Amino acid sequence: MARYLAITGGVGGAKLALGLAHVLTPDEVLFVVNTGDDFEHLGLAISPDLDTLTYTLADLNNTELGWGRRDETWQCLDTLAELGGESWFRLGDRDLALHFHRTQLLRAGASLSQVTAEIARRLGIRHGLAPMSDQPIRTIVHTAKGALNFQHYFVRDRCAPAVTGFHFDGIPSARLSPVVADWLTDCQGVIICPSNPFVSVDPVLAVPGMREALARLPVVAVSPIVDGMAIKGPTAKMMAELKVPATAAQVASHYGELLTGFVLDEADAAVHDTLPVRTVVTRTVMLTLQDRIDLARVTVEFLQSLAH
Ligand code: FO1
Repeated sequence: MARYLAITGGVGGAKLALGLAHVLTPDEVLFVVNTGDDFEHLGLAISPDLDTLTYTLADLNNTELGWGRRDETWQCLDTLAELGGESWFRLGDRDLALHFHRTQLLRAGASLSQVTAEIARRLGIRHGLAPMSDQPIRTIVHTAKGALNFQHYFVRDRCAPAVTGFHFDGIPSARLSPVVADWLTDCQGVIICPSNPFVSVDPVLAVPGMREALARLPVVAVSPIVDGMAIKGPTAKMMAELKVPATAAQVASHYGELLTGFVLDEADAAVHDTLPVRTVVTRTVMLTLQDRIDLARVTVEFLQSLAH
């Protein structure tokens, strides 16, 4: 039985990950999640992309916001604001419980991988999900106004500052998380979900050993850019600021020789035979659960066709 690794971060990635969880069994896919968005806030260890995927796979995610839990209340944060505390990063009352719990478990000496697995188990998730590394890695966003912590850029400053580049603090002393390293010893292919290439996928690829592992495997990415636009988030804006075309073709060239195959939306069918990689053209905009499942199935079948 084949085993695949799916690389995801943020909201777009979690949508395809849900589809993959319907198409592949827990023995067939492991989700490796970006931790570059993580930060310490209000004394809590916050891992947004791990939480987005956890809530999504547990069917608890807030579909309006894209992050956090649904059926949420905001009593704690609203009271904190009244007291003059920091309320710019919206932590709902139920969501806070997860952050308290994770912070306690980490303080008691558990690794981020162990905490992630424990929370997933408690929420009834059968698929494996793991951080890219158990060592801290932090995405720093370089802007015309200086270097910003990721959440300051993304949430506090609403992605407004023009980006000039990124770097990932902590990479030299980081290692692949044990679950991911073990999965890669017997893995037949990799799916890069339609996440932001710069701040959700590149941090995962930067973990020492990841690129070397992927170089030996067929790798398929699903374009996060459709007809020159990102479905959600600042990908297209970042590309314009980095002075590269905000196109699906540019995303393929960003991943470079790592890529074996690329899944394009129908809106970008025209470029399908101009790329240096094999392509498949399909509907990549995921509005319904069935869309997620259909895209996952097309992507897995494409990967399987490349694996032979
Ligand atoms: N994203 C926002 O745009 N605004 C928020 O207030 C916000 C709060 C938040 C709380 C918990 C959590 O797990 C994620 C949260 N996010 C919020 C998303 C977070 O900024 C992620 O890093 C982005 O989704 C990018 O992946």
